Amino acid sequence: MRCRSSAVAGHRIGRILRAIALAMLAALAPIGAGDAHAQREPEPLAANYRGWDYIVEKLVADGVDPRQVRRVFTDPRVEPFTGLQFSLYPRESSALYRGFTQPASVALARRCKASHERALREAEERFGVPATVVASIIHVESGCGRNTGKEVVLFRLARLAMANEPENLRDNITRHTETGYDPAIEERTRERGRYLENTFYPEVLATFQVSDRLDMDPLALRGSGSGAFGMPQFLPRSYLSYGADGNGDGRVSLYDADDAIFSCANYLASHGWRPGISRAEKRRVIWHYNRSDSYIDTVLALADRLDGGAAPAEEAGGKPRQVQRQVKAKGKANARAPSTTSRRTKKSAN
Ligand SMILES: [Ca+2]
Repeated sequence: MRCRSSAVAGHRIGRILRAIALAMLAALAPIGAGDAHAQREPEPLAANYRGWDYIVEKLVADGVDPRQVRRVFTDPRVEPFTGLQFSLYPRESSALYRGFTQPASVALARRCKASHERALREAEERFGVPATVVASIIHVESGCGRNTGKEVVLFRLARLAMANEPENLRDNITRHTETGYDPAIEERTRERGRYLENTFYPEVLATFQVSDRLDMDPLALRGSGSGAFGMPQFLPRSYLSYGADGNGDGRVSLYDADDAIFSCANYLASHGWRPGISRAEKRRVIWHYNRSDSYIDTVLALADRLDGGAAPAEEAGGKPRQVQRQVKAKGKANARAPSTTSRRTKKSAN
């Protein structure tokens, strides 16, 4: 009982803190004005955020500069929040990666490895991760940097982080119990909502940190539908934890091949890749990168192909359009993130 009342009290304190944070936001509303009119008639804050109030309050309570939060969530690049429908038992189609081990794709992966040979070799020396594995991942993730995604990362992550917003959660419970109420389904829906929020809200916070570190507009960061960006398709927390400067310019850009390769190798080494590890251990390491068996199979099979000599069909093949389609197909899967478990914690900082 005492636990419950302290939880309730904690919840109340949380609400009060959020209310104070919102009041601070309201006070900041007429920025740059000193404007008596604006002070008499403060802007209706709730209406301004176009459905994002829940995350706005959380971010301000967690110490993100209220002016920046306000600017971001009133920017037209962030569409109004109109709800997020999520699945209860998401699955990733194993067909998603099938094309990546076809000859045309192997030929492109080989080309990727050849174009970045020096950086891959240096990363291998420094982190102990084979060039073939890093090249395979970068090829599968972004077509060696050709397709890094055009979505506004902050918007996509914030959308996923809204899963557990009370009204959104209620809508999902209604939707999942449409054909008959079942308390187990309601509980599962709540669990998924919490999971999505706990996974993606920290990524939203990290996006602000990434933009501070790079001295850029947080909305300028572009990537996939699930908020992964750059050649190795990292989520923001992974960038903060595992980003490595491959070209020595003092900055980490995942759009720069040297930095992307070093960061990818650093990620794998930090999750336990060592020279000479067993196949099973390799699988466990790559699982952290993307929790999908078909993804792991694909990366390892591709790396094996890059290790050996070229099959004649590969070099003759090289049908870039076909491979573009494969890479695009993966992009679409990213966009479906809310229903896909394996992408949930993709490259998460754990
Ligand atoms: Ca750099």
